[in-house]
Amino acid sequence: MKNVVAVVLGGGRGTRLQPLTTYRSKPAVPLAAKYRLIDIPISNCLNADLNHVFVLTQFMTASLHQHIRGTYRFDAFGGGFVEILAAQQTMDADATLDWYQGTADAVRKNLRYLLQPGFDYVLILSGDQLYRMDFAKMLAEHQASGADVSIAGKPVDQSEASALGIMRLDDSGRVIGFVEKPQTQEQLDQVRMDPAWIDARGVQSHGRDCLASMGIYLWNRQAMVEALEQSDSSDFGKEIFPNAINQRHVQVHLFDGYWEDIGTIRSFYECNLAMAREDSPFSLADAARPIYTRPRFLPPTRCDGATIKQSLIADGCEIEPGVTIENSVIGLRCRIGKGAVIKDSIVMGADMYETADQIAALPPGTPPLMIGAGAVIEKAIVDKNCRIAPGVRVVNDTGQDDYGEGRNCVVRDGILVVPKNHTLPSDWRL
Ligand code: ADQ
Ligand code: ADP
Repeated sequence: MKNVVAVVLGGGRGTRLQPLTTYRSKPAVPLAAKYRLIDIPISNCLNADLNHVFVLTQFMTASLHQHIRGTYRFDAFGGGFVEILAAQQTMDADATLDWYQGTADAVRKNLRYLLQPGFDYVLILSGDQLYRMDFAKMLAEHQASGADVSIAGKPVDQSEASALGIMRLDDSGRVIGFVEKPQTQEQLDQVRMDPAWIDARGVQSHGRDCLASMGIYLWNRQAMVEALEQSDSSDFGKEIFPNAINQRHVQVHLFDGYWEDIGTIRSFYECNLAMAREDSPFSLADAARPIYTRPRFLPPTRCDGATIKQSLIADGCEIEPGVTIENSVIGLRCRIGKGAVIKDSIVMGADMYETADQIAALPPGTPPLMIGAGAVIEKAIVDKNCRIAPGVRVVNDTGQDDYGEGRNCVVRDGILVVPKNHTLPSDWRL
């Protein structure tokens, strides 16, 4: 993998993960209690001995910078690196004009880094997906096929097809049709496959007749440079691939494992909670292919008489007597007061511990940095460093799916989200 460079697309202007991305860039969003989104694609790279990685993101946040710098260090002999290429250093509204306009635009604007000597292949990855894939296998298949570019593809139902790029293949696995997010039956009919064809290639279709692009592309570098220079298209899925199939050899790399896009509040929420289940489709405990993250020197979590079911609990938490935690993900340094109830929720924890002196010096009415005693949190995401006063009900009782800002929280897809650094005082109501 020495001559492969990976590019992780770390998010567009998109608001799909707001408000988790208001104060941090998407790759830095915490995942599964102790990781960040960026750890997934980088771990897949490192597990395949691919250690040249660029992360393209719209703006640099302190948390992303610290995380990458503190986690992915390489010795001088291997030549490895994980480097962030940010379109902008700040979230300043005036600066957004210079943001990457789309996935192809983001790569085009950073071509000079990819043109360094020694790289023959460019592997383009999405920054918001949960999966384990062996990129060494993908490279071997790519080389054997003689393709200009290989796209990872997995079978999906027609019902999922409208959110994905759908490919039609010939018998050799060459892509001969590509429709980005087909919205009509007619468009879908142009690219549908025979499930028997998929089964015959060792991937169980279970009747699924669409082959979706997973947004994972392995390019011969020269072919990619030509494709980007010959057009001013901003997106791979919308423009570059539909055009490329007529001019270049585009091949599929079939994939059969667990893969989820976690780019929306709903999918992010569901994937996190799924990882807490015993029958989780994605194992965090695979010794052969670990998910790496920042090593921290935190004390073990201390629990005293809590009832905890089907949950992930990170290091450094303090869980007081009578607490109930069910089907939830509890992040680093989380303090949970007596009798609090947390169900079907993600509580991301805190970046620091508050000392007794700091708590004593808080302005009157400001609760400490914790989930207060007797608070109830249900079907919610509580971002980092939030102060939830004792007894507050963080529950979407309104039944509304989307609810505006202004109450120190928002509701997205029916899920109540308390943004980072927010306080819910004792008289808070949704
Ligand atoms: P989408 O995920 O909808 O579809 P896109 O919005 O282009 O496509 O995002 C791809 C990845 O790039 C995401 O990780 C996103 O965060 C990131 N990204 C988007 N715009 C960016 C920008 N301007 N700068 C940096 N990063 C950016 C794509 C393909 C489909 C395929 C699905 C699979 O287009 O064909 O089926 O991925 O999820
Ligand atoms: P995480 O990876 O979840 O953010 P870290 O161990 O990386 O956890 O720490 C988070 C960040 O918070 C660190 O960069 C640390 O410097 C910062 N931090 C630590 N203590 C404080 C504090 N008292 N106030 C603000 N930030 C702090």
